[in-house]
Amino acid sequence: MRLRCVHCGLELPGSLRASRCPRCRGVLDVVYEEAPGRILAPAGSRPRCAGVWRFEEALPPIPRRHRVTLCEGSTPLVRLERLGRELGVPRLYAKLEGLNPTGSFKDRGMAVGVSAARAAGASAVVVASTGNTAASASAYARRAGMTPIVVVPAGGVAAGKLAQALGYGATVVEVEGVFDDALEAVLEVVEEEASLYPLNSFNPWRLEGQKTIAYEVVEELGDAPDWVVVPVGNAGNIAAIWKGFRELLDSGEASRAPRMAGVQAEGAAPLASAWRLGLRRPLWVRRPSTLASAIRIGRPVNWLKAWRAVEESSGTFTSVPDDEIVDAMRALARLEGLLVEPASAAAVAGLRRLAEEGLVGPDDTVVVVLTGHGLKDPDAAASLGAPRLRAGGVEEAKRLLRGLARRA
Ligand code: AN7
Repeated sequence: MRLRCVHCGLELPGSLRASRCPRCRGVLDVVYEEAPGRILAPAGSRPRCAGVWRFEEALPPIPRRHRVTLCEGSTPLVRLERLGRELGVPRLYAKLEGLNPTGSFKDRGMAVGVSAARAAGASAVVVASTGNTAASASAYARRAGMTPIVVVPAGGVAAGKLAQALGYGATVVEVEGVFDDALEAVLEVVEEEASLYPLNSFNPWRLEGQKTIAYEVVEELGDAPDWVVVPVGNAGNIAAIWKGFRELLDSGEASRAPRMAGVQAEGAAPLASAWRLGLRRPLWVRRPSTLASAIRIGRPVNWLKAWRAVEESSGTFTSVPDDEIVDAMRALARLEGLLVEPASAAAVAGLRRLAEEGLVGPDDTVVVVLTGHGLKDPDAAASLGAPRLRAGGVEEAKRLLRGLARRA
């Protein structure tokens, strides 16, 4: 490879240092000695956007004309070497669900749920939400030509998620109270009002879309891992993922099933607190409280599905305090270049605990599901604490940079 100055034409050897033209300070362009024979894959072999519908055999048989997709799913599964070493779990992987079209795993479910809504003849959809469900339902409803209505706890939704719902033009109902109050309102009204199609995770069709996380993990790893660690709020996702793994075990495409670990925030831990005490049912939390607003939920509607998933898989529930959630968020960002929202970081904080307790061991292959993107909660990201310098002008900026260069 060579470099050529766009301004004066000077040619240089292809040094990987990023510089400008030494003669005239013009910008350089990369010149290849040989043109590639072929750039694009042959037409038939190119992956097309099917979203979760690429698993149509295992999904509800909704007629093709009603199916909606925004190319959700097929998210990366990445190895976390540095963080894994630090946690004593060297075979650690993360499923990057924040890379879905609206930035969370909810999109997998909404592809199926909104398709079901359309097939059912609905014109409007409604969800109660801590934010991500609202963003996702709004996007998929619009994609399907339907009207979104979202019910959220007033002041309880992260800035990015609220902006998404507003951007898609959803009608936003802000309830004084917590998520559980918003859900109660939705649950009651949809019993009477057939024109509102509910897309919360008590909708069984929606959860079918979310089980595809398990399929993709087995596709990538060749078999099920030892542990799958998932943050738990309304408790639908952990149950859906477990269902996916069980189906692969039944079909013979996996030789084993993972143990499921559900992680809640300490101030919103109806399942983890009951599990710890050896009870048979959850301890409802009237005023759930955690900085992880996505999982600030006191009465998870899917608790029984989740409980069975954890029991059947010989898994566990655990809970983590907010300061450990923040530490995990920082560790993901600084050790791995992964910025996630606090609820997702809670899963990593939970894994740290399970590893310290020895339940998860150094030989275990572990998949942690990073459920939502860091941009969802910009306030949480900005509060992690990074050096932030202010320069009054160019001269001061130069001085600061020279100082930083000496320390680099
Ligand atoms: C990033 O959006 O409940 O246990 O209303 O947004 O299936 O509820 C979000 C939940 C984990 C918990 N991580 O999943 C909502 C909502 C993120 C989330 C969860 C949520 P579930």
